[in-house]
Amino acid sequence: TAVAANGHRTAFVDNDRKPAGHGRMLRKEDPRFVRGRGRYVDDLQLPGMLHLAILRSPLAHARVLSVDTALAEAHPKVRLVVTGAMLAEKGLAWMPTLSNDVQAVLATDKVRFQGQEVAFVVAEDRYAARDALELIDVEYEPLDPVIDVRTALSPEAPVIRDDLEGKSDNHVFDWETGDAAATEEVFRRADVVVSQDIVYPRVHPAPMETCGAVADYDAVDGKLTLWSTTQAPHAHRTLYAIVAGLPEHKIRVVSPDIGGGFGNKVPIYPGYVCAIVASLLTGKPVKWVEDRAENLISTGFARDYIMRGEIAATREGRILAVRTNVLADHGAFNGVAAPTKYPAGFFGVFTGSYDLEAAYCKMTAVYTNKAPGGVAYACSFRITEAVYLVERIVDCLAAELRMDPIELRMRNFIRPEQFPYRTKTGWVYDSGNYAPTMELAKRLAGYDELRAEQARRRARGEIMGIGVSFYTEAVGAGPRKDMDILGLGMADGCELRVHPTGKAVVRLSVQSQGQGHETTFAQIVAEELGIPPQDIEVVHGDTDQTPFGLGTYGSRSTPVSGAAAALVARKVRDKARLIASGMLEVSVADLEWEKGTFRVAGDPDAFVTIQDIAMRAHGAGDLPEGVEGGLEAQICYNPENLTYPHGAYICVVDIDPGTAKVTVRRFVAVDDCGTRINPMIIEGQVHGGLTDGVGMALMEMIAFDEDGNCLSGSLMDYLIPTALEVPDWETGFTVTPSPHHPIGAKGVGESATVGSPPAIVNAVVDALSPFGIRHADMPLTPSRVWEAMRGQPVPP
Ligand code: MCN
Ligand code: CUN
Repeated sequence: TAVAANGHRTAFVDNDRKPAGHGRMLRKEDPRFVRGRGRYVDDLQLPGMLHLAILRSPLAHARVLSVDTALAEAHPKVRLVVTGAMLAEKGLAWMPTLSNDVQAVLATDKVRFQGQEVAFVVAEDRYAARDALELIDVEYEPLDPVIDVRTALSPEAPVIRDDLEGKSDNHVFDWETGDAAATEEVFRRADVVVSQDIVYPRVHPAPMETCGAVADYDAVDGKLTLWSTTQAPHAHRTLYAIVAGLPEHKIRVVSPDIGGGFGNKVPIYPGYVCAIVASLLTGKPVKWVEDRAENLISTGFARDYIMRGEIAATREGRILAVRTNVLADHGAFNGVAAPTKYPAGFFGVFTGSYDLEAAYCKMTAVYTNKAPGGVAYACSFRITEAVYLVERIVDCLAAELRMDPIELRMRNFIRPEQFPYRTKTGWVYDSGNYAPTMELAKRLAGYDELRAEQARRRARGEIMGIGVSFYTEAVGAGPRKDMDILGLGMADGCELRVHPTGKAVVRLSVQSQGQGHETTFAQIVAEELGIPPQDIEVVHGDTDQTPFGLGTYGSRSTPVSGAAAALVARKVRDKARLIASGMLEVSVADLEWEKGTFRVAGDPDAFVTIQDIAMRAHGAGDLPEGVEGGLEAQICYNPENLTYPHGAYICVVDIDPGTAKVTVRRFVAVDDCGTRINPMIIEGQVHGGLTDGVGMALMEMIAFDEDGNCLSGSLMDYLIPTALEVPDWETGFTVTPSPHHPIGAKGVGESATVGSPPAIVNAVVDALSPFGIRHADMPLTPSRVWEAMRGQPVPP
């Protein structure tokens, strides 16, 4: 392994030479992916399979007067056409969302966003199904759409959710956290108060694979199998059982290879339910796979928060309090996938990485005629919005105080001796050591030299900016007493079985969408048991094959299931120790464990390997009194707290004075996710998240016109970054283990998406500061930057 100048190990250890445990290791799943042998939902071909296509509303808000399906039904290849009215007869027109709202499976009374599901066709092939959609005649009576969240609560605004009894406005919920009075008091006595309106626009995860399902109902044994693009197979199964009234053990949800989830595959979509209904009605397997436009206009969006941020400080730069008022656009149905007690997700961590005297947030969520969603796109349950708010407003304060943004942050960090640290909004940060992380980023970036370079360039009329951000995330939901989704507690099971020859299989309740669980979970078990990761098969994504658990989102797999995997392996090791004591004829106390081997203390020749023990556990020889045969264990892990990763980012941008185009020239990211299982995978996660950040900061937005037409229904209009738009990432790391996680690991899968947008925006604003700019909203496209500069020549 080579160690680079930045302290980074750059080479990976060859799989064969790394017998067990944590460390760089090529991904076990990649041989099948690089050979094109991944198996995704759309790869499934079942005998007699039919194809489903969905008719979607062209209007954002309209009454559905009639749906005429006669011509579609007459199409020679069509087997079934279903409307909302038909579903209503079976009590299936509406389904619960993950936030205790309801959502239309197919519209009955009204359509409430452009792209909403109105009817579906099942045909012999997918082309016929699509063609037949054109034959359905829907008569709509257009209604005024509610598009601007700022006027959605005005008394004149049409009521979107008139399906809800007694609903007379577009209000979803009010939520507050922190102490309003204490915060007001601190603001009153502060030397400096800065406020800023900040918009985090609606964006979309846009995974490479769109959503889809194959439903197969076997009428003989009454069993429904649903292959679907889900990040949470067990939670989905329970919901289907409740909605469809099918017994849970007669439902099997399989989530095969997934081509990216990013939170887009957490909700239950009408398409999944339609596929199930279609299979029940036709008795055939039915496939539904959406296209890119359907994915972009109708599935779980992200963000859409309009925030007013306020920060109070002393003249010397001691931050005293943060306050915010948020207007949250939830679209037509509240489909946010957040724990029940947390309607705004974990936005409550908006106090960031700073030791404050007071904080307060008030939020109002409203319905609009837009697609539902809200918790998606590597958001860590809305921490993206929280970190963006606090890191932008801290920069506004730095500008006001004419203080260096790193210096201001360093003065206000929660100090290492304050952990575990309870924030003013009640979150208990488990561990952290922020200053060294910031220092490392500063050193890797060559920060002081960058500032000198900026001064030289400014003198030449060039526009260069340096942006800083620092984030703390809260990932790994539960514990179950505080967190649930639809009443299901957020804990995760794990089962481990060691076969006679010492090969093992570990079964997880979480599900990878590209994060490399088949590798890292094998590594976790390998580290504990000394069995090489190649000999450990990871089984996931199949409710018939895995223990119950809440699934992968909010970067909870490593904090929750990773802990479960380590603990289940320790349980197996405890049993192995008993068997070893019998084999070596010594007491348990005389045994020493050294990765994969029990040795008799003081006798180097007396040892047995875990493989020997596995054979004995299943073999004909005697086992110690009271020890059952076999070598396996299971566990359900209920985390004690969330884990709180942190990181420091520095971004350098250049802006073309002629075109206002922003180029990210350099980006330094130092992340701390506690104990690192596979540094190569972590870097991959960080690179991906940083790329997301460039997308959101500079390019991505789901936009609507005043009629509610979605203007971002294709990748021509919804721009996502490619290798051309991003720099060579410069990464580093610090390690502050989580004190309550059995191996000290924290999550990392969303860190960079959370932390990078403010660094980039801060860099652009820093670049534009000579123009008198203090803030500009994402995405910072050339036109927006040009507008901010007002086409003015570069000031001297
Ligand atoms: N890891 C590690 N050491 C740590 C922490 C994590 O080696 N200390 C490894 C893990 O074992 C895992 C990966 O890094 O292989 C990510 O782990 P974790 O942070 O636990 O996140 P999850 O596995 O729960 O993944 C979910 C997270 C989320 S919520 C989104 S959104 C997102 C993300 O992962 N979606 C992704 N990264 C993604 N990456 C890909 N390729 N595809 C997605 O859909
Ligand atoms: Cu918020 S996106 Mo991830 O938690 O699946």
